[in-house]
Amino acid sequence: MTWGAKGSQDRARRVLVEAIAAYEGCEAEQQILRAHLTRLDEPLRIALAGKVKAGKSTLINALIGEEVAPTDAGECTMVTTWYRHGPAPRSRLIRADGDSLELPLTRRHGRLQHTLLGLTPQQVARIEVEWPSPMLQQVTLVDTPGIGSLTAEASRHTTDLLAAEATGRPVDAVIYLFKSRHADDLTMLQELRGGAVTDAAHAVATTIGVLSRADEVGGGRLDSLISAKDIATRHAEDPQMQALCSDVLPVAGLLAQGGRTLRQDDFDILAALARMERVDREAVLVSVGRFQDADAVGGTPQSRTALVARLGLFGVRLGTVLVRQGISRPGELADELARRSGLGMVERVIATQFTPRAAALTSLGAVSALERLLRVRPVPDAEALLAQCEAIRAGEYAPQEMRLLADVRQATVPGLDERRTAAALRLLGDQGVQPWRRLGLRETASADDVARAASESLAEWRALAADSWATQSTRRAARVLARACEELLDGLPVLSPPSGPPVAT
Ligand SMILES: Nc1nc2c(ncn2[C@@H]2O[C@H](COP(=O)(O)OP(=O)(O)OP(=O)(O)O)[C@@H](O)[C@H]2O)c(=O)[nH]1
Ligand SMILES: [Mg+2]
Repeated sequence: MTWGAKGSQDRARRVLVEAIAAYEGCEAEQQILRAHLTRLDEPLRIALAGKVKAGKSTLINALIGEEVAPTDAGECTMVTTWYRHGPAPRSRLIRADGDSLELPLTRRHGRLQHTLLGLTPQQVARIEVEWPSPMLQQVTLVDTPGIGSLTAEASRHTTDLLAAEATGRPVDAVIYLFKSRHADDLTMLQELRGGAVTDAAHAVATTIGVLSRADEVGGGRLDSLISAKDIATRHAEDPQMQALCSDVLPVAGLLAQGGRTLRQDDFDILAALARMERVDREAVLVSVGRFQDADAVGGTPQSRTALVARLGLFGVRLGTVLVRQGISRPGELADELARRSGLGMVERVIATQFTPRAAALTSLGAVSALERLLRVRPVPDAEALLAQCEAIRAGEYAPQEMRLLADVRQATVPGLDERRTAAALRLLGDQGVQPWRRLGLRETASADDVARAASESLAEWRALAADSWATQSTRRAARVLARACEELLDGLPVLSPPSGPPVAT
């Protein structure tokens, strides 16, 4: 179930069809518009972007739950790779000249191997991987070459994809990873998102910052993830960052990815470490080299090397602590590592903030692209088409809702007490998209109960929006929430009138 202004997708479809007719005879422009038209029915596209080695591919693997994205230094990390849902694994290479070639699917040590079939990254437009993963039913994930790659060409792939209209296939949202915030990350983010959509609020609402490789913050100490959370919160509160993305989340993708591929013999090494005397254990875990050489913990040097590559030294330390605390199975450990990695929060943002609003976001993306095209390549009907685009954008509150959801989560909206904060979060879909969930009712609530609760909620938010004692921010938030109630009411089935005595005819 999704929500968003009723019919904005239909209206986007209509304006695109009209525009295709207006560009009669201009094949390239029509092709771009047709691609946007098709895209209205496709899953949301989320790109993972950031500097070289920020941890993009590792996070994609953690989200998909399998090692499908290459994380080594190979040439495949220099091309854009799309991961979309398909009934069976399949991989295709799309050449820069438009031809597409089937790629062999081979795995090494459980990892999918990508190849460019002897082509250089410059000769490749993108790789498209189809994979039967539940996450990919919701969203298409786009892995981008690191910005600031060794070759300017690879960087340009990313900036083109995210900021320019050249491909006609832009993405709908961006997860931007940075290791620790540097001024140039801010500049890059600004450049990437600035050109992508016309409306700044839309750009911010569809961009999430990730403080990646969070386990490395604080030199891999056991409290690194806590320090990373504090740092991420400070970034999220920084006005410069707030102008670019709606939240900053700390994530240690390697922990989540590594945990999911842990085998029993890896677990046995952690269990052996857990049984050691503390001083001996600390001596072994002082460096990667020491751990690799530590025959006392069992396994072979190769298996220890593989384990530390899979989890990082921090992950090995944390895994050992968790085993000491009573975790006794690899699956249990994987779940706990994933939970601590911060992956769940990224999944939650995707599930509650992005995917329910997919229809609204793809419509707005198409409208932004059309507006840009009309300005760059005007046609006689441009003014009328631009007015239609403007009307679609003005009637769509999804970006404001998404931003508000992030702000309420971060507790930065003044004037909302605990009850109203909980009600606002629910209404914006934090707990799920069904109307009864959004109104804090039970699943068994009748249609009448749902309609009544929605009307009461609407009255309350409207009153707050009109309260002259409330601050501007509170009233603005209340307006967005009232609007969410209106849309919710609008989407409810028409109720039958209460049954009463038969009317005499
Ligand atoms: N400690 C730690 N290392 C990580 C984490 N995420 C990724 N790495 C490591 O960082 C290196 C780069 O990770 P990738 O996921 O390939 O990063 P990327 O951003 O896709 O890199 P490029 O595509 O080459 O720009 C790999 O050696 C990963 O194992 C993490 O959360 N913690
Ligand atoms: Mg990569």
